Amino acid sequence: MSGKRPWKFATLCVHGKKHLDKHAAERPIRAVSTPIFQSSTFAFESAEQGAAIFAGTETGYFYTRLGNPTQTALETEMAYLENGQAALALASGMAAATTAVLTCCVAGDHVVSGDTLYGGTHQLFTHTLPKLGISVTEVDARDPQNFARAMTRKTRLVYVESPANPTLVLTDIAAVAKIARQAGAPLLVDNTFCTPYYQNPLDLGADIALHSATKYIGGHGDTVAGILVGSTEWIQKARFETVRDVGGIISPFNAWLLLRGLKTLPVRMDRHSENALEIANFLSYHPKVTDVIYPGLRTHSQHDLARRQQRGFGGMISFLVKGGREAGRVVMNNVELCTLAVSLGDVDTLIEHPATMTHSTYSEAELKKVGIDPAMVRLSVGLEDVDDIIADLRQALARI
Ligand code: LCS
Repeated sequence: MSGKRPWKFATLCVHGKKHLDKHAAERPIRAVSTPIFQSSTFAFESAEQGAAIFAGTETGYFYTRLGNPTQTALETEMAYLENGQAALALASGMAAATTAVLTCCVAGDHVVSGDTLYGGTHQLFTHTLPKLGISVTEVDARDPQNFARAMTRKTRLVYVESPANPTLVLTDIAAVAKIARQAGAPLLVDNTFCTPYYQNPLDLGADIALHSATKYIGGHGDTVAGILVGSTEWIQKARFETVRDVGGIISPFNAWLLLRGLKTLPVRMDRHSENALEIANFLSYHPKVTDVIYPGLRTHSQHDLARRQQRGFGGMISFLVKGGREAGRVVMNNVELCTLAVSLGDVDTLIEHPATMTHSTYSEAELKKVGIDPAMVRLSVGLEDVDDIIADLRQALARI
């Protein structure tokens, strides 16, 4: 289309002025913020080029489910920050978990995982994967030897969260990586709580890092997204074998929101952590609080491991109140500044009840086994002034 012919109105609506000024998009624009390539498809220069891209003999964007420049910008950044070769951005943390498992396992295969996981991941492992013929053994992640004992000849993936949601149990990543490598299974670490600012699982020997980017990477409570980081070979397999068929990719707009979030990640994480340590100390001395779980406290049973493998302790605290579940309910119903909501890693402080909310997919017996007490309250410490958060918790605890 050269503009020589007088296009009709409907045609002009579809094609706009771009065909009269074909090369406008090729001029350097020098945008400081990565543009959002809100395009589902990309034009081929010729039928031959299209066929070559589909055959894999030529690279290039052609369809956003399999690649988009805004996604690529995010993936490049995340791979770089996690010291990985490549990354894959997905629609949610659960899409990342599903993609990872389906890339590693087929029917008949086996996964060994830590027994404390986000409730959705636990549900994937105990409900959906068995339907596909993939079995999962969940073990106490505090002792690396538990992983060695659970491995079988069919184990194709070892999967942990460190720190785990919501008990903040840590896995000795280097020790478990060694055990997984000896058995020939890749180790995946869900690094959502630490982010690459505080922990790099691949540097500790893991093969894959996973993020629910919904949390600290996005940071503002406005996006649901997930990310996998690993070797170029594994990410290629995940993208062109699993995601090609299963879908689940991130939208260009959400990729852009995460790119924006990354710019302030260290500043936010430092403040989340400073606030959390102060609040954990406040709670530790409060007469209505019976236990505070925060890896930054010397009383945390894995404090030394946290110091060894993390560069910071993060913004998540779990605590138990005197009077059990009923007292916890009183605290959650009486906060004024903190928001009663699931999710985490937002600028707002969020408070929730794992046993009936994020971890309601665990049976009573499972909750007990992994130490999710019915009296446990989980706090995702936000970026408000710490004095205001403490004042809010103090007045809510006084209602017990
Ligand atoms: N991994 C961890 C450690 C998580 O905490 C979550 C979600 C996921 C994976 C799944 O990611 P999503 O699909 O939600 O992006 N955790 C949540 C939580 O604690 N409250 O609400 C969601």
